[in-house]
Amino acid sequence: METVDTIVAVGTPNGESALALVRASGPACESLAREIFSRSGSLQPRHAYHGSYRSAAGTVMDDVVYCLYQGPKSFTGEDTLEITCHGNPLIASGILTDLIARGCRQSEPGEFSRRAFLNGRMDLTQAEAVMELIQARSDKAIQAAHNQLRGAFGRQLGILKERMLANVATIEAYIDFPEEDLPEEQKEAYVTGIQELMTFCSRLIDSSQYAAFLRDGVKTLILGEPNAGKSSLLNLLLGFERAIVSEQPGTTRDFLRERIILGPHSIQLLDTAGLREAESDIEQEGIRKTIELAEEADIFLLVRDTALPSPELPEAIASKLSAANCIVLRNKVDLGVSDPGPNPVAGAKSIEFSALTGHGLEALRAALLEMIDARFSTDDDDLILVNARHGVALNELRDCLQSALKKLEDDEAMELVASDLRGAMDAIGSILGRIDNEDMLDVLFSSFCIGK
Ligand SMILES: Nc1nc2c(ncn2[C@@H]2O[C@H](COP(=O)(O)OP(=O)(O)OP(=O)(O)O)[C@@H](O)[C@H]2O)c(=O)[nH]1
Ligand SMILES: [Mg+2]
Repeated sequence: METVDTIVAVGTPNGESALALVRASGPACESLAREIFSRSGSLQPRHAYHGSYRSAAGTVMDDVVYCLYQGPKSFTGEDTLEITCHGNPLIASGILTDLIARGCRQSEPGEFSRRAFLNGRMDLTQAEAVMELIQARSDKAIQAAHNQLRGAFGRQLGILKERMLANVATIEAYIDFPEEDLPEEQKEAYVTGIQELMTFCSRLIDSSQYAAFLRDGVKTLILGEPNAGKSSLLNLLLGFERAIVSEQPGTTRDFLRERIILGPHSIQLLDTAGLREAESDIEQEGIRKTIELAEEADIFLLVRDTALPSPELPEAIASKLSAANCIVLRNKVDLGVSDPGPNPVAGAKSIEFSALTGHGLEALRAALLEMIDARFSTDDDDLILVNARHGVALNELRDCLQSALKKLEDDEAMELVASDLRGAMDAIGSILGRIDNEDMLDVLFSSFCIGK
């Protein structure tokens, strides 16, 4: 049998804190606990013990709480020892060094999760969710990562796989009796079945857009003429002076990117160069950049100076704006101009605003929340985080299904159809982790932090 070493890592950030956690996983955990804490009697799993940590050299390093988890009922599926010490980084690293001196090995990034995966404690989408959960930056993203950790994505793929298996099984029956022609109604049933699978698959692919929004925040572009008050708006939303504000038009040239939290959402705010006939090359470049950013933006805040006529927007931008994605802010109402003029974006919500006094801020927040909920609403239980790796496999899956469908319609041999469907099953398997490619696992888990 292959010998497994016992890995160890500090699981909390390096710095002063109330407590720090050192954890070990592997076959030596129980004997380590007995040695370190001189425990010869019973050592009950999942029980918190208080004890003095005595190093191999015999010095007491700290008073700690320790807990032994017995495999397979642990995160990694192996015996695991967790030691909670005082949150001085010297104590935590001292304990780590002592455990290494006793024969443990410092873990690689993601090695605990990798063992959990290899020991069948979770599929790959769940292992990835552990990392998503640690890195989540909004309540929605946390919720999605939790769903995935509880196996939501695996369950969806499971349904897909079961339906596929049913199709493959009956198709294989026809391969065994090739002289029998496929009855027309049976062929139709296959076509409908595969089309359904494709719809299911497309839905998963589409949700990657939602996943990007959960991960990166809703991309919200602040647009408008020079001097309209775009940077003032950014500062107001952030609550601090991030951008330079001046009465000189053309102040902002390079765009600025900041993040805010709004309700359960994370929002990426982008302040841009004012849109006009550029007076210099640098300004022209800034405007070009704004047009480029508009390509990827989810939501637009169009800031207008109410005292000025409605702006002429470049066609590349005007064509992107609609009532569903744009909020118009009639800024500088504190100056007393009341005529709003025509709405530059037909049907878009238009709010009386003052970036100077904060008038309209609550109305803007409410409108933004409503817009995000409308654009990205999905049943919370269905939230999953489709990442680039899943995207590749899902596209492969869709291609296989597409090809199977075409062969059915062209009355090609059923072996060929079955082979496409098997390809589709492999694609699903690769998402969940039936992977015989060690390199791929190396790449995946190396993006994790040490101790996870
Ligand atoms: N009275 C009043 N002045 C404002 C308001 N918002 C912005 N300003 C002023 O308008 C001027 C331009 O503001 P900025 O926020 O720099 O405008 P901008 O749209 O970022 O301008 P550029 O970066 O040059 O495109 C500054 O003098 C601000 O103080 C407002 O609501 N009321
Ligand atoms: Mg500006």
